[in-house]
Amino acid sequence: MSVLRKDFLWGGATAANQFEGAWNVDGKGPSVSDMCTNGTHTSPKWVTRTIRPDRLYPSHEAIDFYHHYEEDIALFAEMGFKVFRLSINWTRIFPTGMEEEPNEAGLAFYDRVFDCCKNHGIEPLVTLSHYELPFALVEKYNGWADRAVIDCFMRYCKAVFERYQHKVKYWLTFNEINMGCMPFGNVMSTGTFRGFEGPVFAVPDDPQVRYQALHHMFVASARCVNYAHAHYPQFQMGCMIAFTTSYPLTPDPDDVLANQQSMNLGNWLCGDVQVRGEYPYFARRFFKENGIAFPITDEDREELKRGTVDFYTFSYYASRCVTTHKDGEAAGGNVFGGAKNPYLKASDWGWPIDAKGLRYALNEIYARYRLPLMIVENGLGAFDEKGPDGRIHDSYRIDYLRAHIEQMKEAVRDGVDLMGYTPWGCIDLVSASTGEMAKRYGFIYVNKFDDGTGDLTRERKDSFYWYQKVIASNGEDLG
Ligand code: BGP
Repeated sequence: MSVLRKDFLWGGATAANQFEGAWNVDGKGPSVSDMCTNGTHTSPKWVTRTIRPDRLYPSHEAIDFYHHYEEDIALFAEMGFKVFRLSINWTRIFPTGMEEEPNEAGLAFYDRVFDCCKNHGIEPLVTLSHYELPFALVEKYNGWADRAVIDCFMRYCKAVFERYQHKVKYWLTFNEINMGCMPFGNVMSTGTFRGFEGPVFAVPDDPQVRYQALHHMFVASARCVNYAHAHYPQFQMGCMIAFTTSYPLTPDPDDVLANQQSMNLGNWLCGDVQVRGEYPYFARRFFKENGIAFPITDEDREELKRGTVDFYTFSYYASRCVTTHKDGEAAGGNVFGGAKNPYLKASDWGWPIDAKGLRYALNEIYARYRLPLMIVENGLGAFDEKGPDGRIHDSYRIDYLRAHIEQMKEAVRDGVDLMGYTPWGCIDLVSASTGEMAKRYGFIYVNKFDDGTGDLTRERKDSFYWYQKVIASNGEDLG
């Protein structure tokens, strides 16, 4: 008897902008990600208003899943995937987000992809919006800051629901919607950077505008969930939160309170709106004290109340420590920041590795929401070097994943209802935070490099064979 349920959804996760390439093919328009250059751990990627010939834009070719999907899905099937998380590139369907009619060539592409999944017995799990806002909506509306974008989003949702109603059952509305709670979210998530060009971390931040945009995303998500429930009862609609476990650095009550506030604003605010259908009680004071005020109509409240999700999904990579003391050294976990935890090691990119923090997260989330949970991103971004035999021996990645799966099983023993696990970047792809290829997560190596070179050939890493055994044994054989 395995610890995990018999129908546990093992698989892997991707996002269109980070792996499809073919950015301007078959009628596709530019998304926000297509306007982002590459960067590194130390020099941030830029967002530009026009495509500059002197810059490299990693999403433009990425790993060219657009032309390799059959080979890639066959490799996922070889590992035994039950589910494959991918996103639809909004701008393949509506190139500027404002057209009245969808682009048939874009729709046809995802037909081919979903049919291919089906032929391999793989269930798609589709994110509707994963850092792929049409760039034209940024220029016209300052992204989600304008309510008009809700209608654009609904037109897109209706078109893809109608088209794929018999092919896709599991949907997520917005990837990591709580990015809107952080300044970094201005570019990738809320699209509130009209007129700006420069390093993505240097976008002028106006929390008032950002939270207003986030509110529009909440309403859009709820409206989309309501619409799906009314028209397609077979659909399962989920939210997706970037969950960061955080700990008080010391037992100083000030640190404990600061940590509670960080969990509330970072993780629970968005989850509460999407699962419980209303802003949590602590939002009022936070908004008031930070001069954030935006209209919430009666209709909004009603939509949020009705449009709650069927399951809760999240990404989990790292934990952080919170302190009010000045001497807490920074942890280096890019967007998450925080103080250094002396008990943890960190990845090559400085992200603290904390498998037990995943068990903690699963218990905290389940205690609060009592919905089925799914871990839709987790993994180790690392440099992969080929060994003398020309293969990738990524024992460090296996160690990371094994430790997290062990803790995931502990959480299930604790009583958490867990539906599935889709590690991030199951095939090497472009990093969201830095735009690098060198930050690899995959079970499958892709011959593509930061300078844009590489013949795009795919190769199985050691972790490929390891994960195959894990899936075949439903998580019992982690050897
Ligand atoms: C999440 C995103 C993904 C992904 C992942 C890893 O925030 O949903 O799109 O990229 O993080 O992050 P990175 O690519 O920066 O290593």
